[in-house]
Amino acid sequence: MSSADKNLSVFMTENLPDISENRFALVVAEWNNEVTEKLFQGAYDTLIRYGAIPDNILRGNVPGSFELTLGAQWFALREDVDAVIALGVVIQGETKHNDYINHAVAQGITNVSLKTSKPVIFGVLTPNNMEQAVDRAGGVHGNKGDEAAMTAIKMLGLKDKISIGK
Ligand code: DLZ
Repeated sequence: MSSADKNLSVFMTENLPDISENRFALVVAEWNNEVTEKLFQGAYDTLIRYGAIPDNILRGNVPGSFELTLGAQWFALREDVDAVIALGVVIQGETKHNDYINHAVAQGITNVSLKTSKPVIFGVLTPNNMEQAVDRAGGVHGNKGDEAAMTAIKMLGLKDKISIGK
């Protein structure tokens, strides 16, 4: 299966950590909100399905994906937040803007993650068109939001295992 055909909602779920005491922050871009709402729902539902408590899931909206980095940093700097999930959709081909936005967000999120030593997850779809976005937001290819939430859970499990920050 090529990565383009991967179902984003299918993953290995052995040995997941107990996340009932973890607090998550979901940062959601309002651009292409009909799709980012589906990413949010996927991420939220996955966190709940694997043990997160609703009160421990925070949400913050930002205007567009470019602002995800700062939104993520504000949450990541909070001591009571364990992991941040950044959700956005940048359609390639519509404008050259996408090159700048995608690179800036990918780099920015990496920086926030390393600076705060917390999982900050890149839940940004970068499809060629809206159809591909919909296919990956609860469509035939699953939901990038599910994948992003599972990635956060697994990174918290790894952090726990190697006792970082204890
Ligand atoms: C300006 C812009 C464009 C052209 N396209 C998108 C997009 O496809 N997805 C997205 O999330 N945001 C887009 N934006 C908005 C930028 O992310 C940003 O909000 C503005 O440039 C203001 O900084």
